[in-house]
Amino acid sequence: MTTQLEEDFSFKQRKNTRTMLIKGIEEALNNQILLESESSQTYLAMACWAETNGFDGTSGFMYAHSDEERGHMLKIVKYINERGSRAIIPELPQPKDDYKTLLEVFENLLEHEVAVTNSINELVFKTLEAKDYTTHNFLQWYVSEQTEEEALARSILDKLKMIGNDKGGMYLFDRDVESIQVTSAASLQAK
Ligand code: OFO
Repeated sequence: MTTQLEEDFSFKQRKNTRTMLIKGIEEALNNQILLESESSQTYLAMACWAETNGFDGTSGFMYAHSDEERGHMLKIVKYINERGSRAIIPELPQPKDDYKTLLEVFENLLEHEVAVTNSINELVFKTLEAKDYTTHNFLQWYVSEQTEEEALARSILDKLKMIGNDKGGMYLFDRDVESIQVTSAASLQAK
């Protein structure tokens, strides 16, 4: 049976072996949790707009994209907790939920992704300044992911611009956009 003193000592030992994140990095990662959560909510609101405006394919795409962003958020939550700090789950503002056209929806999506990319790049820069190479390494996944997401959003926008007001083209676009591969949150966790 262990004495109180032994328990206190082993608690202190465990505490000392926890590698805490540097304060500024922890804050920046928590800020990224907020941004990824906002992305998830924004795409969920876009899914609702599309579903109630007759764009079923687009709504399927947006529901999947919303799940994907939740996966991005969870990955950072787990990373912070595993590094001996505790992730902060933020309060979220209500996302924009009204759009005039499908083009506006995807323009907003691209704008949002560019903002996320800038934030990730800023975060990567901070880890180098702080010589936190573990977090720097962790963030490389996000750097590649953002490149893919921006490219996808740009190619979808190009297609929509080409279609213009052609109703037949719009019908085919909506039918096909759902099949565009968006990694789901579940398969993301398996990575
Ligand atoms: Fe597409 O924003 Fe996440 O990383």
